[in-house]
Amino acid sequence: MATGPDPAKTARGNLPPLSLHVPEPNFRPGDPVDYSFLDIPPPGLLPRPDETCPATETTPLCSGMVRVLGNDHRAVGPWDPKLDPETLRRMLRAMALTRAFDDRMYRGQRQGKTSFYMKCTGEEATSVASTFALAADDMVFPSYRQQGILIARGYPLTEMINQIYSNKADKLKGRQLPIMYSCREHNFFTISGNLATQYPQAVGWAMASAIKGDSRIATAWVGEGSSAEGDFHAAMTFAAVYNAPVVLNVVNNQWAISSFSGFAGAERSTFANRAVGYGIAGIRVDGNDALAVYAATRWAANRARANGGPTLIEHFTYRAEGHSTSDDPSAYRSAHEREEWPLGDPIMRLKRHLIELGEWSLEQQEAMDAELVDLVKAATKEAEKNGILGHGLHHPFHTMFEDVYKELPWHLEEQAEQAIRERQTKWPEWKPE
Ligand SMILES: Cc1ncc(C[n+]2csc(CCOP(=O)(O)OP(=O)(O)O)c2C)c(N)n1
Ligand SMILES: [Mg+2]
Repeated sequence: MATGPDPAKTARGNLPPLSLHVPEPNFRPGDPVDYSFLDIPPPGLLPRPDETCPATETTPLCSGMVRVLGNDHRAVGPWDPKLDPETLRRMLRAMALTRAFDDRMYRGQRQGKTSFYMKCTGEEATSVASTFALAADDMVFPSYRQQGILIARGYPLTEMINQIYSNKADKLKGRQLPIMYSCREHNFFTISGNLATQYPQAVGWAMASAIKGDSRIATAWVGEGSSAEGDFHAAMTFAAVYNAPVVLNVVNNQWAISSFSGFAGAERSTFANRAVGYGIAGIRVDGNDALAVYAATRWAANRARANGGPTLIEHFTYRAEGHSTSDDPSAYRSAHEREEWPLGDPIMRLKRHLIELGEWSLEQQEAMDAELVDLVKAATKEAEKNGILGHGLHHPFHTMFEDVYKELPWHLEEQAEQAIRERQTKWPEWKPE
């Protein structure tokens, strides 16, 4: 006898055919841009709950937006971190240096000195201001767009450029894609090209720190597009279950290469709102407001340090330039998006704030910008002594086979010899280094 529901009773009748929604960005190349649909609340409105509050108290912060700097360039509200002018100037300098560095490296790629580069233009606050709010020995697990962390922590620019050029002074021996730095001394975890892997790694590191009874916390950054990866959710589950001392940042710069944020879920909810579902604290912050980014990070770091558990911070920002040197955004988005972005530019906003405070001037800014251009230029010249892409000054060819085993096994030695022989056949004048 047949089992299961009676087919006659489950007939579909005149139900509509099922369909899917495929997100489409608001503006394509050539379109005028009108951002009036974005809900940008005025600064100073949201409360700043106690750092050890129950996670549910942060729910309003997940759909609102923590903002400190107003259109009048003043700092307002309970999230104003009340930083002294000297700290503000150092933060401004680190952001401006990041931009100067990006501009020069981008040109270097166009000149053939490296194969690849990625800028973070417009997003400098999300790494620099965050770093200022952390302790120097807190562990960071960045994505490829947080060069501002290394710059804020004082990592030598020449070392960064050596890595970008994959030259003979590159500490990573040319084994990583340019810009995928690694620096143990600056507590900067190796950048991975496989998106979002750093999220569970950061949570695991934070758990290990707690297991060891240490007081250091971990932080991680991921793009909004990468938050669609399974790793993001695995990390959130572990962080929530074990109340791990970790600050998890989502940099929502609206784009994941040519896919707009809608493909990662932005049409349905804010990224910060995901914290609510996991039962952890969440904050959505104006990512172009360095003071708000600082304040949110400091709040989350203090919470983690006090065993209050993890926080998810969404930085609402805009990727002002292409995804990388291999990308051309004019092919898929309106050029007016950048100029119409309602939250301005993070460097300009902090600059104007300092001027408003009477602690900075346009002349000082101009002098600093010129000094930073020279600084980057000098670091570049220094790195170029160690070689640029394709000029032969790289780590010896044989090193490609080293550092996995303590002693090179015979089959790898054989492969190395064969590879060297093949190079010699192809380029008879080439000599193994
Ligand atoms: C697992 C994985 N999938 C896809 C890619 C290819 N990829 C590299 S960057 C990128 C876009 C990421 O966008 P987002 O997370 O928003 O970061 P953003 O570049 O905007 O900083 C993609 C799809 C990859 N590197 N790894
Ligand atoms: Mg993105």
